[in-house]
Amino acid sequence: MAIPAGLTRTGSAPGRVNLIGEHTDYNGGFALPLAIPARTTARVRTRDDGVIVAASTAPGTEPARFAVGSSPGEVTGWAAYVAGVFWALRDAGHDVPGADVTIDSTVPSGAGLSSSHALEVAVAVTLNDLHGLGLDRTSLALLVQRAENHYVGAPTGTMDQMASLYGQDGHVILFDAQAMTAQPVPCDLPAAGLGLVVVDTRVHHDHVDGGYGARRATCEEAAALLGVRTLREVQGDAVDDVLGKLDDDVMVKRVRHVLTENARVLDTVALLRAGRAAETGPLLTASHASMRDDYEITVPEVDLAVEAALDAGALGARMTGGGFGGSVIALTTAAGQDAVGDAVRTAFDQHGYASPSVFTVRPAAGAGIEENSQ
Ligand code: GAF
Repeated sequence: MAIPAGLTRTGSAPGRVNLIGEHTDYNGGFALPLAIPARTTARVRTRDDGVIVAASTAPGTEPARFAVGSSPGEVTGWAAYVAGVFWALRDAGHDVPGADVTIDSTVPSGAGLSSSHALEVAVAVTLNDLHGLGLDRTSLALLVQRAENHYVGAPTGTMDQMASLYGQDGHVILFDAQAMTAQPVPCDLPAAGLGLVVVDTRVHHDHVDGGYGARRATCEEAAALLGVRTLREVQGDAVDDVLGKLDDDVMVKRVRHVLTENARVLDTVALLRAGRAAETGPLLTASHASMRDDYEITVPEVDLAVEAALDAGALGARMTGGGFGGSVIALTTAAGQDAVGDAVRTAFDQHGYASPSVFTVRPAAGAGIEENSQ
């Protein structure tokens, strides 16, 4: 049945910070992200001419006009995130019509806070609701991953989408990428007298090219050499025994990061569940060292932000997200948040780096439809 023009719906989805568990998702492992208060809103209004007009309120973006049946490669730039979601839905057999799509976002882009997934998830939840597609949250996460992998061309996993879709106020989300489950774990930072500071280093990253895909390929190669489907399948084995079966030094380092990072996620969850959030700091800092030394995905600005935060009294600090730039998080006492921000700004100034953007976050709600948006 033809869908009339002019049906409208507005949905929104948050960015995320990953508390711990980096580059584990595509290895079938564990991650512990939280949805953050910054969100992306998608307003969708159906059209009956088979066209999508995507517009964004972000400065410097131009509206894009393309066919609803566009194929990967036809739409590039920011609008590819919109086009990719329509493509993935239609590819899965959902005959969604064209639309005017207006995007408005407070998630900083290129900061490692998952702005692209927030945009895609916002469009996906809105279309799901508007057209009554009945897709559950996990199906939407997988659909958005397809858009990202096949339309946008970034070989990312599913952690960001799951965080954006399953986020809950006052909770971090224990994501098990093998089981594709998302379990809320209480994490009321203010009640624990803690704060979570984000430092956007302003070193922008891009997972379409370069290091991200190379890390993923090395892990897949290691899994094949070990005779398992993903590294998760050797998670219970002694790390040294697993590493002893690999010859290549770089591969050994990559696998060591993944296996030890999964263990750090589970240790963090155990501390949170025991009401000992302040004691998770050393695990966060160890995660950073592992990303710096074994996974080799940090950059000098990110390492400096971690060092400065720790010197200023942070309980723990680490890069968050895919790496090669982006943001650092620092777990602090509530009273210590300002000192950490000041110290990082001063250190950046002394090194001649561009001034970072510093703000605090707390676990916030996941994606949803705005009330009265019809
Ligand atoms: C990026 C990816 F999109 C995620 O899937 C994940 O791999 C992350 O990097 C690293 O943990 O955000």
